[in-house]
This record gives sequence, structure tokens and C-alpha cells, in this order.
Amino acid sequence: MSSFDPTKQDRFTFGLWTVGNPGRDPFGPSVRATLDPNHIVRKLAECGAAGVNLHDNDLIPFGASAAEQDRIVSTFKKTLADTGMTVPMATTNLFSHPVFKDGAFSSNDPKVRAFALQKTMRAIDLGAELGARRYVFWGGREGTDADACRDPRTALKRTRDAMNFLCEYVKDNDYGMQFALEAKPNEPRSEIYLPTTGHMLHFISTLEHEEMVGVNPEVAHEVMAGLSFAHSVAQAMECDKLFHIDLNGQKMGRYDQDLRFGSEDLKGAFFLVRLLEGTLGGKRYDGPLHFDAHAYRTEDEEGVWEFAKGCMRTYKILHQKALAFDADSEVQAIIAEQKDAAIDPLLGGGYSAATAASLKGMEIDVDAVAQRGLQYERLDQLTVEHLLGVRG
Ligand code: DIG
Ligand code: MN
Ligand code: MN
Repeated sequence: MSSFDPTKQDRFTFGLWTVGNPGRDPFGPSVRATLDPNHIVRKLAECGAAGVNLHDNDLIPFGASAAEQDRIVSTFKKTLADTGMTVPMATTNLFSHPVFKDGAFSSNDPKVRAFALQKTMRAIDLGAELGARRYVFWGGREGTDADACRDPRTALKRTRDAMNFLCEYVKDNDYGMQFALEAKPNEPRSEIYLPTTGHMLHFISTLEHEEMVGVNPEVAHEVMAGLSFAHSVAQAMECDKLFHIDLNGQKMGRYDQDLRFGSEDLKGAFFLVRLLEGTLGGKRYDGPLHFDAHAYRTEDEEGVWEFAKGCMRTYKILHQKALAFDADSEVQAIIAEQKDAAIDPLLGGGYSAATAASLKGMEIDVDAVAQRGLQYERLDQLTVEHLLGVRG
């Protein structure tokens, strides 16, 4: 057993739809057979994952009878028990069926909005039955192609009404679930409402039960928006709203690639793991580490499991590198908090007229301060050398 072999304590999870992705894309059909959910659970357990996540229709075919659903769920629960795998997160597929072609909660058609609530309540029931404590909402179709189709403020109000209603549903049934909202800027719609984690964080503050609602940032989605994923996650952590996370890899300026974690921007992945694991100080993230990613279309089933193992192994390698980096005395010296006995008491302690007078009257030699070199070239070289394995 190497120190990079995943264990249940690592809290790694995969969605049924991730390793179950049959390799279909807009330019070609599936290249792999559809995998049975129970087979997926057993194989993920073998790979060292701790849990599996699901959309309702990843497990229960759309339109299945109640008897069919009971049979499927009963078999699935037995597989979970046999393998010790858990279901930390559940979600609703509100994007595949054509009825959602113009959105779900934000649709102009009240019948669609009603069906979206019905489908989500049933999926929440399923998630609760499987033990999920987090419920993700990804509004893949909540957006526009022809932007004149609705006032964007109306879309936000409809989404808020749905979130408020569903928070009440969870409270009414005492499910003890938290909601995690997942942003994406575009694809499959030209524009998706609430396109980044930052937009979601503000939206959450407008909800009736904002304490129940956080975010589920995804690497690929913030990178698609041209943003630093680690900075988006840091803002969510700083306000205690990182309720879940979707890890994967993404090239800047591409469609949503959902690549193996760490397979593209290694430095970005390193700074993310450093943040989540708290090696730089501050609170660490202790929720599920979910890989919302899939194998290349070139792969057979064996390649899919290599993909899954690679996601987890790279995360653990980067965690070890982050520990070494933040234990490096030269790194520590460069990033150490600068102290100033005269100024520190005046900053961050709030306002007073005396503090204002002291700051206004303070003599600061700005030219001397401006001349100071910050050693960031050395710091980034140290970062690169830790990543390249020649230091640490
Ligand atoms: C896409 O990134 C979305 C869907 O796969 C799912 O609804 C959500 C949960 O991870 N991510
Ligand atoms: Mn994605
Ligand atoms: Mn996702």
C-alpha cells in the first residue's frame, strides 16, 4: 500500500454519471457500454472511493413505476451495505428530458416549473432514503439562447421561489439536508443564470433559509469563466458556504471538459489542495471530495478505472507536496505576515475618531516602501520546484 492509495478517510466520491459516462459527445455516439449502478459502486469501492453520488435518473429510469423504483433502490441499498460505500450527495436531473429544454425552475411555462418542483421533491426523498446530507442544484438549462425570452429578474425570482419552497420541504420532512448551488457560465445554454460561484453567494443571501444553502463550485466551470478556482473556493470557505465541491481538470477557453483531476492546470490544482487541506493555515474543508469528471472518449472500461484512480492519487500527491511546501522555511520566511508595532493596532480593529486621526496624521515614507522587493520570483520558483519534485 503506497501513501497515495486512497482510503475511506480521504472522503473521495464519484457520481454514478462520471465513471458511468459512456463517452457520447456532440459528434459521436457512446463508445462504452452503460454500466449498472451496482457494478459502479463495487468498482469504486475497489478503487478506494468512500462514496457515490447520483442524480435521480442515474439510478431510477425516468418514468419508472413505484414498484420498479422500490426494487432498484432495495438492490442498490444492499450493494451500498455490502461495500461500505455511502451516498453523501444527491441531485436532480433537470436538464436531460426535453420538457426542460427552456429551463426548469426559471421556465416561462408554469407546468414545467411545477413538474421541476415535483421531480425535485421526489429526488430529495430518494436522496434522504439513501442517506445524502447534501443536495446539489446545477441549473444546466436555466438560461437563455434568445435573451429576449424573459426578464432575467423574473428568472431570478422564480429560482428564489423554488429554492425557498424546497428549503421548506426539507425542513417540513426533517431531512437535515443542506443545499449546495453549482454555478456554470454557459453550455448547454448560451447564457446560464447565476454563472459563477460569486453570483451564487450573493443569491444565497437573498433566500429565506440562507443558513441551509451553500455552494458546490466546480473547477471546470469557474475556469470556463476565466476565474481562479482557488480564489472562488476561498471566498466560499471564508463565509462558511463551501458545502460541497466538484473536482476535475479544465483547459482555459474550452467547452466543459470535466477532465481527470490535476490533468491540466497542475499549479492551480496544487493551490486548491493546499487551501482545502489547510496546509497554509486556516480552517480546512472537511466535506466530500467529489470528482465530477469522466474518462477520455478513447478509453475502455479499464481506462475508466485508471481515470478514477488517477483523480484520487493526484489529489493525495498534491496534498503531500502542499505539506512540504508550507513546511519549507524559505517559503515561510517570504510569506510570513509583516508586523508593524505602531500600525497593527490601528488596522482591522474597527473605526474610532482617534484611529482615523492617527492614520491621517501618520508619516509614511511611501517611496521607501515602494522600493522594497517582495521576493515573489523566488517564491514562485520554490513553488515550481516543489511541484517538479526537486525540493520538498
Ligand atoms: C455538472 O457539472 C453538474 C451535474 O453533473 C450535476 O448536477 C452536478 C453535481 O456534481 N454537476
Ligand atoms: Mn462540468
Ligand atoms: Mn459539476
